[in-house]
Amino acid sequence: MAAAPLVYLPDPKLRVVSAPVERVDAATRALVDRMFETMYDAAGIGLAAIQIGEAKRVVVIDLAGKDETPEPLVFINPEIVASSEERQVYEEGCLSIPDYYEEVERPARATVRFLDREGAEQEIEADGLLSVCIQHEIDHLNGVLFIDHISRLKRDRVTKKFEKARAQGELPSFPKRDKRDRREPEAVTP
Ligand code: GNR
Ligand code: NI
Repeated sequence: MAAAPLVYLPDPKLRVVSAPVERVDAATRALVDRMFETMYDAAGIGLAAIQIGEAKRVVVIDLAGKDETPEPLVFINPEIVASSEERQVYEEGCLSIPDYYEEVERPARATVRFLDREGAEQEIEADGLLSVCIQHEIDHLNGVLFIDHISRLKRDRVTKKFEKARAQGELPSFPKRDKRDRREPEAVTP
C-alpha cells in the first residue's frame, strides 16, 4: 500500500463538497488505508479524502506522537451534532498548505456522529486537540480550509503566495515543521 500525492492550495479540488459514503465496503477500507499511508508519510495528524483527490466524506486522524503507539481513528460521514459555547484557540497547519501556521478559534468541544471502519454508527465527544482536528477535517469535507477562519488580509497573502508558486511550476516542498509537533489548545476567555 503506497502513499498518494497530496492536493495543495490553490487546487480547486480543495473547495469541492465531498459526497457521503453510501456503503462502507472493501473499496472504502482501501481508501482509508491509502489515507493513513499518506498521512503518516507526511507526518500529519489528520487527513480528509479530498486531500488525495477523493471527494468522499472520509477522515483519518492519529494524534499519537512519532515515538508513541499509533492510535488510528476513522470517521466516515462525520457530523457535528453539538458543540460547546466555550471556545479554544490553536495554531493550526494543513498538509495542503505546507509551512503555514495561524491561530484559529473554534468550539472547545464537539459531539461527532460517524460510521467507523466497519460501518457501525458511533458518537464521541471530542475535546482538546482531537476537537480541533476533527473540526478541521470536517471543514475539508465541506470545501472549507483553516485559512477561511483567519483575517482576509492573512488569507489573501498566503493564497497569493501559493498561487505564485504554482504559476512558477513549483510544487510545495515537504513540510519542514513536523505537524505532529503538538501543543495543548488554549482556552479562550470571553
Ligand atoms: O497535520 C495536521 N496538523 C494540524 C495541526 C493543527 C491543527 C490541525 C491540523 S490537521 C493537519 C493535517 C491536515 O491538513 N488535515 O486536513
Ligand atoms: Ni488540512
